[in-house]
Amino acid sequence: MQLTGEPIRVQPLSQSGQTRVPPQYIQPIQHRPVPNNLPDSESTVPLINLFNFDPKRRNPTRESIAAACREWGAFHVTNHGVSSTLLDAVRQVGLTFFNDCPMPEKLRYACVDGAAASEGYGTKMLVGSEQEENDAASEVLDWRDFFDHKTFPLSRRNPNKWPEFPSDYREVMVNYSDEMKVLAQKLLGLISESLGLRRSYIEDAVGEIYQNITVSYYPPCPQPELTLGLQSHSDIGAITLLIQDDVGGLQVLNSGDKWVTVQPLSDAILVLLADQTEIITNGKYRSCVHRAATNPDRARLSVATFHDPAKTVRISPASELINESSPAKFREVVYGDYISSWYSKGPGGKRNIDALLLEP
Ligand SMILES: O=C(O)CCC(=O)C(=O)O
Repeated sequence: MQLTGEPIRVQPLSQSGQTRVPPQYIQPIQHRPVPNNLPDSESTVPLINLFNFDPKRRNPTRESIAAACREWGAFHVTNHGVSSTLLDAVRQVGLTFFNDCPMPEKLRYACVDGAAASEGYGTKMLVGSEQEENDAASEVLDWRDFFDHKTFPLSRRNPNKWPEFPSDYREVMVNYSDEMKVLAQKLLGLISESLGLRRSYIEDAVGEIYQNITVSYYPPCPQPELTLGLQSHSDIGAITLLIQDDVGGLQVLNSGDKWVTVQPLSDAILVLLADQTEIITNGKYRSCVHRAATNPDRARLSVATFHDPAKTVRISPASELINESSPAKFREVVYGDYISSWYSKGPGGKRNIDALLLEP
């Protein structure tokens, strides 16, 4: 990917006290966020109690998961087996890095310019004008800095590339990565079963899990009505597990194409279905389009843990879910090609998965 210029991190920009955002951060009118309306419980993503995977409760749990995956492609889970101490610890080390680590030290971990999905401390960069099929939103910068970690398979995991400040950062991130992978595998099992597939179906289709963790930091923004912390997208892999702090700003697109704010719940984990799961389930379950709004008062932090196939894996709809009344909706895709398309076209809602749709 061709990049133009040295990236400016958003945090120092926010701290400079400017009252207007630079023009590169202004979204086209149709992408600007609606005011941060907190939802009532009826209109937000479902909350599912996993009862610590109690086998006696599997049937009702599967039914709740099926409904949430059909209608939202997203749901909160509680009693998921990950301690609130660990959830708080990962939020705390992330926040301490962004708030208290001096900039020269942060820049020791800067993402490599020009490398797609490189590990480290970064911010969105504008892509070169040779990029095709870009839309106006992809040309706008996000009001966000981030730190990306490659965590699974273990051959990709090198904690020496992660912050040394605070001193427990690396240890906390390793523990968090391990626990999120276990939870993702359990959830993929329940999601498979909720469609009548064998428990290992989606995990077998995905193959060895490639896990990445992104800590996102959204500094206060003087003009939140004009900006997005992160533009609208669905995640490209299989399943994302997301936690946020108490500030709020994550919005999901509901089945009526309305943006709905996801209530921050400190002990719950948000499950977001990603595009490969939509393909494997032949569209019976949807991947969730989401974005992050900003606010003028408080910095916001989220931690997203992505679980994806290897680039060589071929993804296609489960044959068990295809029949005369439900023909295949998507053509097969090599996951590496899907990633390339995402990086060349930009996220833009669901346009990457839509490009795989077969004619009815
Ligand atoms: O900050 C959030 O809540 C959303 C993060 C996200 O969607 C991402 O990292 O892909």
